[in-house]
Amino acid sequence: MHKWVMVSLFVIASVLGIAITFTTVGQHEVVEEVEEEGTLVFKAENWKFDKEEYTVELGETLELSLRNVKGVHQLQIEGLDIELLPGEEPVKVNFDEAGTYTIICSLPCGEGHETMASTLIVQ
Ligand SMILES: [Cu+2]
Repeated sequence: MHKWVMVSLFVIASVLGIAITFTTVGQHEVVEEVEEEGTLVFKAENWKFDKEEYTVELGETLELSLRNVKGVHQLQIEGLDIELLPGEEPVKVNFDEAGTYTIICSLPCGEGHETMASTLIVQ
């Protein structure tokens, strides 16, 4: 009788242990990325930017930087003379002219390079 209780407890404990192990492995910690005030981080991957449209306020000053999530890219904002290279110090920009600007990748990065683009709206 006691033996059965012990065996049952052992089995239950094992199943629980395995279950907990798998649950823990499955729960990848999601690190929420909080965008710091006064900064704008463009994230690039193959072959797009993280947003189709970035909006900034007219008159706003922001520190711009580029982060390559996947692949190697450079970012250029046409008409604003801004070029961002990965791993570089953020570039401080005052957006004093309203408009819609095209963001492109300025580094030949592979098959999707030609269509890798986004839009920056200053309003
Ligand atoms: Cu490219």
